[in-house]
Amino acid sequence: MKKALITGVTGQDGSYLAEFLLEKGYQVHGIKRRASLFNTQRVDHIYQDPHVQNQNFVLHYGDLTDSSNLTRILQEVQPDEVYNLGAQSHVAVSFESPEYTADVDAMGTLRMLEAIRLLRLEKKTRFYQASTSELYGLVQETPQTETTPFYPRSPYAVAKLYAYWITVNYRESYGMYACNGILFNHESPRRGETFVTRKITRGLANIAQGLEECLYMGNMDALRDWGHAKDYVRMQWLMLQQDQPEDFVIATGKQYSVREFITWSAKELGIILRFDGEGAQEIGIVDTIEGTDAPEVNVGDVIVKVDSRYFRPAEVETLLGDPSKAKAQLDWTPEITAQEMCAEMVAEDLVVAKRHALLKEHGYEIPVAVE
Ligand code: NDP
Ligand code: GDR
Repeated sequence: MKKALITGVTGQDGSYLAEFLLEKGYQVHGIKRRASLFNTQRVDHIYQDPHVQNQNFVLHYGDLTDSSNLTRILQEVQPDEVYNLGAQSHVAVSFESPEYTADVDAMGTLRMLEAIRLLRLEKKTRFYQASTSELYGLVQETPQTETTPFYPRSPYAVAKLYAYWITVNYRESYGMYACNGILFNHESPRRGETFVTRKITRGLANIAQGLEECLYMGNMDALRDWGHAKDYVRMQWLMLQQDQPEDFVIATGKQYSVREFITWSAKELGIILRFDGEGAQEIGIVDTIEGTDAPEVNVGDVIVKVDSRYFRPAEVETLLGDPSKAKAQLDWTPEITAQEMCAEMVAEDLVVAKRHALLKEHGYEIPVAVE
């Protein structure tokens, strides 16, 4: 039985990857940070009682800022494959906590690689690094490929630049099977609530059900190449199954604006939106209502506004990936379109919003967290 170790197992990708590897017959080990709450919502459905013998999904307490625990876990598990997905992954937050972001995202990657080397696992253990399209930042060429020059635009991206190169360096210096997946944005119903797609689908579902009044947005002109996390974790595994370690761009090759994503999400709820005004004055107004999913919304309501707090000190305006290498060498193509993914996210957020609305109607209001 193959063993995989996943850092960031409680995150969006970690949870899908754990499911995927379990289905392939792996024993999956995950590193989980200590928190004051369980914080295992995304993996609760595959969680196994630690008192049961022969578990194939095992959680270990650990942190990417702590070499000694990483070394201990690696020694104990002796994994065939390591997926380094753990990170402070929010670009805007990295401007607020730049040093912590560097410690986890840059130094954390070095700590993992160095622990593998010191334990003499470099010939046994294959290493996947969660690299990112944010490396391209101020883009030097469109679409972006494996050879497009990097120009990071945030403390997050600069930390991930270090992680990218230290992964290449350990591959070249020590003959490790180590590779970078340069993944463009990927989303799902498990996406963190403060990333833009989930903020939109959840916010609009709440507005439709009368739990929130308005969605406050930053730069709605930003263009992204959005795929589905399920398609992307399949690719992470494929990258570790090749004869030679190489780096790959993973993207859909299609690009949409944040405003378009808002329009699609609203339409899924039967709300046809009209945008008016410019810059900080731009608003989204309800133009037409179809169906019964938005009982608390009226024609003429302003349900989208711009709030400058969501603008970043330096923005990545446009990203568009060219996944040709992944298609040619790994026979990988994304199966879920951005529109299909948006519909799935809205549908799941609407179920939750309806449940909350029902509780509220019966006097059991649960506060809805909003960023
Ligand atoms: P999430 O933010 O959903 O998950 C991040 C995971 O990292 C969580 O499990 C989190 O734990 C964990 N983590 C954070 N800090 C530490 C730490 N100090 N020690 C150990 N674990 C830590 O991210 P995604 O699943 O979306 O992304 C996975 C990886 O891929 C990240 O490295 C991200 O930067 C990268 N990436 C993501 C893309 C995307 O579009 N989703 C695109 C390109 C790259 P906790 O649950 O406790 O917070
Ligand atoms: P990103 O994702 O920064 O690309 O990083 P995010 O969803 O946060 O932002 C995408 C774009 O939307 C704009 N935007 C807003 N973003 C947020 N979060 N909230 C808002 O209100 C808002 N309004 C507009 C942003 O300015 C940006 O241009 C994600 C993360 O998963 C990284 O870890 C990963 O490396 C990259 O994708 C690829």
